[in-house]
Amino acid sequence: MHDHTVPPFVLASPHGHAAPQVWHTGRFRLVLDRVHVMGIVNVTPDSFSDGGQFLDPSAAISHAEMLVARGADLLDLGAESTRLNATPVAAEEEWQRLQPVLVEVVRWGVPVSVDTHKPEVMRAALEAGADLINDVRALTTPGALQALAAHDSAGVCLMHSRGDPSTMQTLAQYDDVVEEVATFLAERFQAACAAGIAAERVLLDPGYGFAKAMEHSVELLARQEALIARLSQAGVDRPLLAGLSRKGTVGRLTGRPVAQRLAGSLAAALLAVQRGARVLRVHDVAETVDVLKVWQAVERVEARAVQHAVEDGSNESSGETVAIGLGANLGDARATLAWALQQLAAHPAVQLQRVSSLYRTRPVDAEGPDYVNAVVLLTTSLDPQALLGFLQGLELQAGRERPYRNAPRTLDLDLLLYGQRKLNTQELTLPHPRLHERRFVLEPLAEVAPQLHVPGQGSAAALCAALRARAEADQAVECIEDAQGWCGAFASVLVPASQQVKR
Ligand code: HH2
Repeated sequence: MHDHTVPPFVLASPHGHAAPQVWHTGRFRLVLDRVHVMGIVNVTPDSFSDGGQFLDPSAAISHAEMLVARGADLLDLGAESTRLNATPVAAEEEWQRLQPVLVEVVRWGVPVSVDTHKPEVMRAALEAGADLINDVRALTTPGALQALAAHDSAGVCLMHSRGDPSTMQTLAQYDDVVEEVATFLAERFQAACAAGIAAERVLLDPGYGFAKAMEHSVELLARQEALIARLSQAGVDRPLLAGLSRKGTVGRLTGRPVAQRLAGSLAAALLAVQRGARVLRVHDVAETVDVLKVWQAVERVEARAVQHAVEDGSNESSGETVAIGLGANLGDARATLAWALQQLAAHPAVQLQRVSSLYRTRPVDAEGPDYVNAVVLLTTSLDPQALLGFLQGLELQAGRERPYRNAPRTLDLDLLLYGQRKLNTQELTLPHPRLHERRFVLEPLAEVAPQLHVPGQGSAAALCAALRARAEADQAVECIEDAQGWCGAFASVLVPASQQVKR
């Protein structure tokens, strides 16, 4: 029996990567199947939230000790504030502040990061045993790339920003903040790789609050999965760090001064991990760890249930989730789609798992009546070729003719995904080659399986979000009927009320 209360696909990771991402950073190889917490230690007189509290080395060391005791997985030492209009600090002074704290904390067996953009400080810190450099200027300072490349294992966090603390807020102008941040991070990642820094050493960071108005940071957070998808499309599959702790964005949204931003920061941290962040840079470690424990417990139940659903199905089927796109724009499209669904359900080697709502969409690259589209998830013991043959047979039975390319059709059944398989034969390409650019497919797919991983591209939800953001008018998509409505009798089996999408 299938447990239909859970999606029947293997949850790869919360943001859809097939395998947990691994980050090589100095002495450590961190497996980011669990969100890691980076505790902030500001050895500065002027940091925006805790400036002056830990300038004295022994105070900084005690603070770092407390952060580790409270569950920090990494420590991030900074000795120059990056806040708006912060006074620049000379490299010697920055190093004098860092050195006594660094030499102590590197002995604790916890990965230690140094937050700096200066190559002199990077070199000294790496020499003294720091495991990674956290650079809010993404190694753009002359000599910084080389300082990192000269070391054979140190990690690096490349963050998006513009200008420096005195200019960054005047540079907060974007046409599309997600697109521009993704382009910048992809370029800096490529520059790092070209300089000889192995991809596995790199972590990326959208740079919340840096050269960004509150609206930009909120949009980036809302669309963080789209950012990950854009990076993935550019061939950049590296984990994301998010730093929202006590930031101005949280202050503006809550109307709270720095000392009262804990609740807002925790909400922001949770939103960031739900949207794919794998490392959180925070001041309040204990509280963030608690938030993650709750989130992780829920994630685990979901992943376990998903695994059971797959195992239950494995006697009769490959256990791989197959996604099929249904479309029609001739005749009674709704009735034809319901008929096709019935035929699929009646096939002895097919187990339907989930059916989407019905969507009305404009034909892409063609004239003609609007389409009606939906997506169905199933498992089957048919191999992809045999399943394709069956789908084509249904199209023929429904009176499908192919007088010319993109002609209106009584029934179109597209094999979109077959588990994580990649295929490129004359008859069949998997995943479907135009999946990522079709909103009429991605909207229903993201509805029924937001976390379903499209090989090489990211989660359905992330792809959908990315496309939504740039979809043209002819990609307008309207949900017209929920699954309960259009697939009638099947709906009670396939789409339990708890799973139905509320609109
Ligand atoms: N934010 C700050 C500093 N460094 N590094 C990364 N990678 N990401 C961030 O979001 C980030 C960062 C600002 O916070 P804080 O260190 O508390 O303040 P200050 O720079 O004033 O010391």
